[in-house]
Amino acid sequence: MAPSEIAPVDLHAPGTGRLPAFTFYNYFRSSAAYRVRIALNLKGIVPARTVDLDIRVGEQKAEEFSEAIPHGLVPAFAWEGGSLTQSLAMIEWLDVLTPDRPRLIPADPEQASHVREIALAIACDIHPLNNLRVLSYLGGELEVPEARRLQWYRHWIAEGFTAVERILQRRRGAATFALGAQPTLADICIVPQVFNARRFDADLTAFPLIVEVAERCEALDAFARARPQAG
Ligand SMILES: N[C@@H](CCC(=O)N[C@@H](CS)C(=O)NCC(=O)O)C(=O)O
Repeated sequence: MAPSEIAPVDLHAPGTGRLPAFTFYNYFRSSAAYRVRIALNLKGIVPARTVDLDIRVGEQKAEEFSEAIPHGLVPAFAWEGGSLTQSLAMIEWLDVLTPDRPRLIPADPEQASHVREIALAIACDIHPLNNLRVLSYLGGELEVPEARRLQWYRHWIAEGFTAVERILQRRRGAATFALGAQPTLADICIVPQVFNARRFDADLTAFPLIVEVAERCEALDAFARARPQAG
């Protein structure tokens, strides 16, 4: 069979796998963990155990977690005989293993690629630039004053959201959520990034579609329960 004739594999097909009892390594204010909490709520999945780690004091880097969290970042999953890091991979794992629950990545390949396009625009092009360790490095080793660090933060929010807003303008149509009638991985990535942008007083007036999507999602219980509480 020529490569172009290879039949597509539906990773979401029933019987693909079964979700093991797993531990969720979480930090309430981590936006990557916030994504995973939303996904768990949308799927109606409760981890067997949740371990809350305080990344402000580096708890996630403790030796006892090095197998489940080799890269020293939250979130992570671990189960008997396995573990997984990277919020997007973790959400896809949940989605693949529970095809009978609401799908977070559409089965249709074109829709799935559009969902991933938005998710990756946030998870790869915005979030890593404004992560705690990046801000700490700027403020510590590079001695960048707080006002300039805030400028850095808001700059990358504006750059990244400009791209996401354009994608939404092009693709959203009459969708209720980012790209359809149900929340997907795209919405799951938008909401925590908007939460962070507001926390750092970033100006969101140029991004009405992003704000509309975020507010629509935030009205849902699954998103509201995942939201970081003060602390
Ligand atoms: N690409 C990773 C990012 C994980 C990440 O950056 N986690 C942050 C919290 S949002 C963290 O653990 N930071 C600890 C630190 O910066 O020291 C994912 O999506 O899971």
